[in-house]
Amino acid sequence: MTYQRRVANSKAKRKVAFPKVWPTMVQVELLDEGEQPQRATRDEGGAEEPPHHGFYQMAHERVPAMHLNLPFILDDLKTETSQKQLSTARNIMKSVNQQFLPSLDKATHIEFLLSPLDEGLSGGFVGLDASRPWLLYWCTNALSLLGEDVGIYNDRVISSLKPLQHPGGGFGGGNGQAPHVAAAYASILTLAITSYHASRGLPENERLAVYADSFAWIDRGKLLQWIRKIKLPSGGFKVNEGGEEDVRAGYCALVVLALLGYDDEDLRGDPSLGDLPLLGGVAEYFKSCQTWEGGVGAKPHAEAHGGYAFCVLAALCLLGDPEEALSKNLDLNRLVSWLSARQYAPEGGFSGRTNKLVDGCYSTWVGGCWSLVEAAANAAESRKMSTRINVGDLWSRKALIRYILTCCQGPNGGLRDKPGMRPDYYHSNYVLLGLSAAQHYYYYDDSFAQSPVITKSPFRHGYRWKSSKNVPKPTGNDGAGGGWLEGLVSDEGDRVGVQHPLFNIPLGAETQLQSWWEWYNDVG
Ligand code: FPP
Ligand code: K
Ligand code: ZN
Repeated sequence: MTYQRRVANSKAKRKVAFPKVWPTMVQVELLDEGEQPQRATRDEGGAEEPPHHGFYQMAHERVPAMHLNLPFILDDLKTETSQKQLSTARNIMKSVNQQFLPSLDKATHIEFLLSPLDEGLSGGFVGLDASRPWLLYWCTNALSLLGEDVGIYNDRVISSLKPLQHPGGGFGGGNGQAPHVAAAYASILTLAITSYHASRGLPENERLAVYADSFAWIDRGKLLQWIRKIKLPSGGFKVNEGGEEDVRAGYCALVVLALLGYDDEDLRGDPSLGDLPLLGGVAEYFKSCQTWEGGVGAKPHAEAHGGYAFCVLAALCLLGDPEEALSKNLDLNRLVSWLSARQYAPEGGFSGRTNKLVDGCYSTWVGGCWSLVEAAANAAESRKMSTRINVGDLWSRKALIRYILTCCQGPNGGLRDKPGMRPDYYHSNYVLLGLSAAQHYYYYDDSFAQSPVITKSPFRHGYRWKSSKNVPKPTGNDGAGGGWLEGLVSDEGDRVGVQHPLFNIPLGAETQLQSWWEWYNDVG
């Protein structure tokens, strides 16, 4: 039987409509050697001219051809998304200048982020009434990343968050609203950030006084009881009573528990009251969210997505050291394969899921996964080779930095998803956090003794992260040094602050907070 006949027969039998023309590999036009890609103009619907304020750094390294041309192979299946993908890639390609990399326009981004704090929000923000703690977190954290001292907002943050505490325990997103775990998460992060800034450089008694104002009013007993109510027998968590279950809820709950200084005993609970161990089944639940693609979904059997991948990886790294936590619970090879597929060329940025577009916020949700995965890989290789091994990057820091500086800076301040999109506070925070992940080396260090309060915490592994301005190149199998990655930050003015890779708050704020609980527990 000929091929055509076989196809025709099976088509008739199965009533499957085969396409008349089989999808082909499409070869696209490439720029000639040395030819400059054209800069998009406003009416092409995207990149502005110039990308922002026209401050350019010195010449940067030659942009690899992969980032100046469309991919060699394109899928010619036309869908709304595939067409958007192509126009996004074209548009971003045109924004890239081969000679110059825009600098980070800190001053206008700071202005953008200070405005809601200093001048308030317009009526248009009423729809975000249930996201008050989020707005505070995004703006204070992004400002902190840009080097601003947000300690001056500590008192106002406290008075804005106090009315969100629910009489029955937990935090609502707006005054008088029912408790929600993401509201508690964003509230605690904000307090951790502003109290850290407010207490910097103060003598110990004044530092403790700042933390007392920020944290002593939180009813930790009731909050713990409330978190018990959203815990599911499966090991998962719901975002609130009667609300949806997803790994974001589990991650937020664990971060709140970790930062508020509960110990093993608190989480075990009182069996005579019917308490079940709060962390029972939690790692197994996260494990069950890895999908056939290798990524991680919102809950078991859901589509793999970067937002949820970060939640699961960070939460697992709160429960154990990265090597054990990640390799015991996840198929790391498939995870790495899926994570690598999130970074696109020519764009340089990350997408959140297969066949979707790059977006600046995935600089954190996907970019933030890499430090955790690399820490796991480094530990595994070091054990195997009996010497300290650095496996190096499994992603392109430079391509992400180029995407962020070229495409994610709004012309009037603030950071955004992609060219043509408006900047907002959420993207400002997560684009800058992702920039921090690309500019710094974040690593796990188990070589130092921890304070008594941290030692008693079920989340002690989360307090072992450090950062370095120098990003090491991979070592050889004998551990011989490979030097440093050059040219990540060509102008120190572009450098953003260091952040804790699990909590997403300034690195150091987490241990300061624990030293307050140490003191508080001793006194109380
Ligand atoms: C898809 O939106 C996005 C989601 C389904 C949610 C993603 C989850 C996060 C960002 C994590 C949140 C984490 C915490 C801690 C609250 P889309 O379809 O508009 O975007 P896409 O096309 O890029 O997938
Ligand atoms: K998106
Ligand atoms: Zn986004």
